[in-house]
Amino acid sequence: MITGDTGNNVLIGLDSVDILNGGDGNDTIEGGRGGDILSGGNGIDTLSYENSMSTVRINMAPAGNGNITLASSGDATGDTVTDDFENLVGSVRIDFLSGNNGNNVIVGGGGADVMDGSGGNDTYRFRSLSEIQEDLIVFGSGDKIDLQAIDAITGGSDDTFTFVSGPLTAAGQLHFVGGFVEGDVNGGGADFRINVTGAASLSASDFIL
Ligand SMILES: [Ca+2]
Ligand SMILES: [Ca+2]
Repeated sequence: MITGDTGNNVLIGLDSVDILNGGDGNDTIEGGRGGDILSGGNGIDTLSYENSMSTVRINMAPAGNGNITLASSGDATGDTVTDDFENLVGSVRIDFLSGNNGNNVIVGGGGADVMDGSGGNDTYRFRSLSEIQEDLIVFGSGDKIDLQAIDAITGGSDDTFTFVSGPLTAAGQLHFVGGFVEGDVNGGGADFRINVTGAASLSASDFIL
């Protein structure tokens, strides 16, 4: 059993059954393979399946009522996860990641992930262009799509996207049309799409650009 200290810890398990407890601080905990027992403890904690080689299905329990988060498939198979995590990181495959009524940061990673933050002000974060693979986001009021890590215009310095209401006419533009967020990083039209359900319209304020 590994227990983090009061600081911010990164705890990564082995292939066997691990018991990982973040303790205080903002911890990132990844059990790896095996049926792990994972607890975030106090702070803003991240449950990660970053290195899972296959799909994970995570459905966060409501916080603070003793429920157990549902975790199955891939490295999540057999895991027992307590309700004291806030954020999720999926694998390189297609993952099904659901938050709870708190404010969750959800990183799908690679694959066409299905992400639903549920209630609260949730953030759907893409860390690179290659992580946008027509993921499906169930968008709620107060949620944000975080594209800050992505260079809006490929090459040169790190550019910021500009949200436009009409068609994409230049590199660095982003719009929402027909249920899809589309962005152009090199001119000549859309280079990526994110399927967004639950929002009739989106504006620049719905993004972290
Ligand atoms: Ca994924
Ligand atoms: Ca939430």
